Formats: sequence, structure tokens, C-alpha cells
Amino acid sequence: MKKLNVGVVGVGAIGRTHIERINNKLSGARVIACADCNADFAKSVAEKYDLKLFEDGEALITSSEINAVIVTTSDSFHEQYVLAAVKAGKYVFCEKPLAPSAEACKRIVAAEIEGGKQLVQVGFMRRYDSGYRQLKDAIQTRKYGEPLLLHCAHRNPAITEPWDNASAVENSMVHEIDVLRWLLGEDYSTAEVCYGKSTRKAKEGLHDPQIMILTTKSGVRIDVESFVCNGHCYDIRCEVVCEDAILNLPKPATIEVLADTVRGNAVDADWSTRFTEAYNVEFQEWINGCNAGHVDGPSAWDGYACQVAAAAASKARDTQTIVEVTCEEKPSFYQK
Ligand code: ISE
Repeated sequence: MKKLNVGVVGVGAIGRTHIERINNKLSGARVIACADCNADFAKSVAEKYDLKLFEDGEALITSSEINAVIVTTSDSFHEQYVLAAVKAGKYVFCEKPLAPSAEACKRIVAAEIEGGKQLVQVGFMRRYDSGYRQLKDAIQTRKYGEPLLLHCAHRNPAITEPWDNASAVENSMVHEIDVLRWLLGEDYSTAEVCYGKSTRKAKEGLHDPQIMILTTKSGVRIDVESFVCNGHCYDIRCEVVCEDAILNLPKPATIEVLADTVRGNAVDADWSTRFTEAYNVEFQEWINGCNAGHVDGPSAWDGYACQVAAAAASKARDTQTIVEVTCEEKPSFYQK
């Protein structure tokens, strides 16, 4: 069986989880090397996981020992390493967002088209969650009629990153921006962001919660509650109101606990446990694809389209207006 030799650039947080996932749980690949701008830290990670340490991301990417690259640096470095991998003709998995701006994503799209082969996959893991997959299957059959409205929520317990109004859209709700256009199979036409009353727990620069309203090209209306620091739970909801039925994202199956005079089901503490299985499926499919000579997941084009919508939502929030989402025509290169 083929084994993909993977190098990870950026081992600060989720990068290490991916190393463990690939080397301990999945098959068909092995992470053999890493690089990080924090040299001492990179050394400790390389020692811990028995990896070859490269002095920088570019050296790792161009090494003949590496067949595929995972980019899990901070967002602002994604473009540089993804472009280097595309230039080297290597498969590259980049955590979301592909790049912080639509322009940067566009440069990646252009480089990939110029190289003539699809190499980039963006880490929108919700597409691999079995609940979202069931929803998509149910919608696609049209057994329940056309989808008309979507009511969604994306609630986080705590702030682990420096959150502000922009990151609430571009780093958190970007998951809904991706998964809902995938679920419905169409792009957005407008975006709007409304503020409600803000929690006392919101740090300066963050209005929390906020509601993003998207309209798709066919007229489906979507509302997404984003609550990035509610202080008590991680909760992801997606209710699809169709002509003949209401479809709901299944809640993760967890044990029922009876304690302290309450009967209830355990909930996930954060996204890392809520989507563990989705990450496993995402990486196993990526590995299988790379070994078979293709990537099928969220593409650089999807990464670009999401940042266009995110930028429109951010503008809508700052100007408190409804903003058109104007995405360019999808190149034939990305038509499946
Ligand atoms: C985080 O970066 C993620 O990707 C999570 O899935 C999301 O729920 C969270 O809001 C982000 O901060």
C-alpha cells in the first residue's frame, strides 16, 4: 500500500492534532517532518513526534522526501506556503480560511490554474460531518420539496483567539458560509449582519452575539446566530425549512447523565471534540485521494468564494447595509 509522506508547516495548535491523527489513527500516510517559525518550539515538537525538522516551511515543501503538505500556520501565512506547495507541484491541505482576503485566495486560484492540476484542499471539515452529509443527501433528493429557509447557530463557549467582529465572521462563521453553500449547491447573492444586545462577557471590539443573514442566488434565506463567547457551551445548529418538511442537523449522540436532580445529555466542550470524527474522515479521504492522484475536497475556488462572501458580510456589518456578494464566474478548471 502506498504511503504518503507528509510535512506539516505550523505546529502551534491544530497542526499537532493532525500529526497525531495521521500517525496514530489513519492509514496510507505518515507525517515525517515539520517546520515552524518558532524554532525552539518546532524542535520540541519534532522530538516529541520523531519528525525531521526543517528550518523553514519552504525548505520542507521543496524537499524531495515530502509528497504532500499540511499548512496549519496562522492565517496570514497560509498564502505564502500554499503558493510554495503549488509551485513545487505538491498536494497541499490548508486549514481554513484559505487566506484572510479574497484577493489572496484569488492569487492561489490563479497559480493552481497555471500549474494545470488541482492540488489545494481547504480544511472546511463540516462537509465531512455525518450529520451535514445526511442533511445534504435529504435536500438533494428533493423528496421534501425545495429548501426555503435555514436557521443556524454557531455558539462557542470561550475565546481562545483574539476575537473581534471581523474574526466572528471570517474565522468562525466562515464555516457556515462554506457548509451552507455546499449543502444547498449554490452561491450567495447578498449578506447582512445585525447586532442584538451584546453580552457583558464580550471583550472590547467584539459585539456578541451577532446574526448574519445570507440570501442565495435562488432566494433561500439563511440566518446564522454567531455567539463566540457565550461562556457555557459549544452548540452547532442547522434547521432547513423545506416546502414539505423541516430537516434538522442531528445532535451528536452522547450519554444521558442523571446527576444533581437533572437528567440530560453531555455536550461537547468545543469544536475539537464536536468535529473529531469529521476531521478523521476529512483527512482519510484526503490521504486516499492524494495516493490515488487527485484531491476532491473543498477547493481553492471554494476558499475564494467563501472569503468573497465573508468580506461582503464584514462590509455589511460595518456599514449596517445589505451588501451584494459578487463572486466571479467559476472557471471550468474547477467544474466537477
Ligand atoms: C475555530 O477556529 C474553528 O474552526 C471552530 O470550528 C469554530 O467553531 C470556532 O468558532 C473557530 O474559532
